[in-house]
Amino acid sequence: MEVKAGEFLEQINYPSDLKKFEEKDLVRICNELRQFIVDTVSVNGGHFGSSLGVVELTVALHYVLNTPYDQLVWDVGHQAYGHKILTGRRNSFHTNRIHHGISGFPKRAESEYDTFGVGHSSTSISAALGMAVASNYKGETDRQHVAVIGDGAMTGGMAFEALNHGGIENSNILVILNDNCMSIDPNVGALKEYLTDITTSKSYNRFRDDISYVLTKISDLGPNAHEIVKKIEKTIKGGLLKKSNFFEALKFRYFGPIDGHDVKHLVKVLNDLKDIPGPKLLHCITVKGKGYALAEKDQTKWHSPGLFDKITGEIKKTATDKPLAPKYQDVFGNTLVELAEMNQKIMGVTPAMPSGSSLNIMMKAMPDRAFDVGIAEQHAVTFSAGLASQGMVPFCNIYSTFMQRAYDQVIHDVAIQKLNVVFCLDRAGFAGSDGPTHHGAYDLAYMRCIPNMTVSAPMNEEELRNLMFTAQQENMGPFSIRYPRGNGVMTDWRRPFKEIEVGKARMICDGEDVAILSIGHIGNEAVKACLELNSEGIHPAHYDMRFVKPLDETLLHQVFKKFKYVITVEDGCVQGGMGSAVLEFMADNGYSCNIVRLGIPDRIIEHGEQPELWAECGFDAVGIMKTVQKLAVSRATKAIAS
Ligand SMILES: Cc1ncc(C[n+]2csc(CCOP(=O)(O)OP(=O)(O)O)c2C)c(N)n1
Repeated sequence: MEVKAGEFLEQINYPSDLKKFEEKDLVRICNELRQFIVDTVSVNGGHFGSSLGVVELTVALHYVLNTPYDQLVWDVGHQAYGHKILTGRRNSFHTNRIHHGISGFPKRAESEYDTFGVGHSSTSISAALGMAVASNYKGETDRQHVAVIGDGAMTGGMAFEALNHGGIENSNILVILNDNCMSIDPNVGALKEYLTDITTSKSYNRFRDDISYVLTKISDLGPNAHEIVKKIEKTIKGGLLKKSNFFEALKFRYFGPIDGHDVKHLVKVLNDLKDIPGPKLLHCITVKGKGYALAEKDQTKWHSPGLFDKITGEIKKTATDKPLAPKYQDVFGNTLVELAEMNQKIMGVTPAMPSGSSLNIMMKAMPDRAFDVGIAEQHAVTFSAGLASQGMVPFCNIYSTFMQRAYDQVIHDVAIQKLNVVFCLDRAGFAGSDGPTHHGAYDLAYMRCIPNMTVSAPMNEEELRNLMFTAQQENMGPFSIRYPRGNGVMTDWRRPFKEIEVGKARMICDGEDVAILSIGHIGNEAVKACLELNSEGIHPAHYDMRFVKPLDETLLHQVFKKFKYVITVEDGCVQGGMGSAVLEFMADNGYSCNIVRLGIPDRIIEHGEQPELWAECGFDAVGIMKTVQKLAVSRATKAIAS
């Protein structure tokens, strides 16, 4: 649904329009931009609190910088709605995150102002540094390169790696640390405490304004101005912060902390910093959800609240007449606590997704056994490996897409040592409106080629519980369990635990025409397809494979002996996934059969609702039905011909 912009905002299509306004108008423009975000997100959905928190920063940056010549990189990109609106996408903003609409994240193909595609965190400093070094090389020394990174994203290893490198490159890079003390959940770790120390240090902040004053007078200090200012700053900051400033130690000149909601002051500071060459870091203090009281108060809930009534703040729930099946993540969260009560060795690990994964249930119930380690997937995996090396059974819950970050750790630290780490890969398959950066497309393929790894996926909540129960037993080795975003299919899911034999599939229905082999939740689409087909007199058999590794070879021998047509269905990449595993089995065992592999094709699939994307790729119930119908018809045709 399209919404109307305020009088000033309506005149701004690009930053060049913004620059026509006087500085005194910027506060009003910020208010209108904030209102436009509230109006649109309340009716269309999307990320919320983070964009509200950087409204002033966004306006100031586009007011001061010469974008897109000056290059602005947003970390994660979930906070870039204001940026999108000011850079040519105000009129299409109502299509944000909708199938075939604009992306919810900066995306190079969408706009020249989106200098770098993002979605995963902690990449902005590396990317901006690469741009800055390229500019240097090309002689474009007047070009500014700015990375805006949150205090949450700053906990990611890549950010530290980039700071370490950036400090010794003599490049024009400004890192803006958007410090709101929040990740999606409250931020964690020692860095967070360090930043709070700086922000609350009274003595340091008294001198902060004096440093700013010196900076503005920089040109009055003659040819050695920069050196003199550097020395003054170093002495003051080093002395007052007792330990030396962390960023300064990495050779970034540190400025701030400043109020990230004072747009006029931001404009002044950014203008000053433009004249200072080399690596710099500006520490801005902001409030996540700024300007929308409920979002300021409950920042986790309003990170991405769904549709809501902007006046009352009531978050809209989908109306259903039937009781809703639970989310898979909640089945995981509750089941883990049940298992941990039975097995004292179980521990829980999440890299910054306590609410998203529902590990927060265990963190609350057993705080000494469940850990949020920050946005640090690699560390989460090796930390889990360390726990497992001491006899613990860690459940390391990482979204399928973010696990891509920790692939080496899965192999090097877990699989080679055959450690009992249970990987629970949430948001596996299409993630929906977050789009390609977030789709969990690859885990079946990337896990199945790792020796010692068990690769499984439940078709419903009860299977998830039983796989978790199975995985936590002695000497199971590395065990991965993937499940999708959203709700399962069973309301009565809290059933007694049953061990599942590793590598054992189950038959959903017997049949004669075609065999459908599915893995995971998408098998429920196959169930719907079979019901429809039965009413047409077509009776495919359907098997829930449960495991991609080890495969149920006994079952596959039966299938290849009985059926000439096999369809594999997975909400994962067809290249290297379950279908590929079945093809390999067929070739290795000398069978010949017509196989159709349904899954995510070898191209980037954009954003949309999960069912829209399943349909686009032909593996929703309708797609499966059509595939069976085609095979059944060709079978009938062949029969007539012979
Ligand atoms: C590698 C990776 N892990 C996890 C996430 C999920 N995630 C998205 S935003 C976010 C919190 C970011 O916090 P911060 O950088 O402080 O930004 P804020 O929302 O507070 O503005 C997390 C954990 C991600 N995008 N990328």
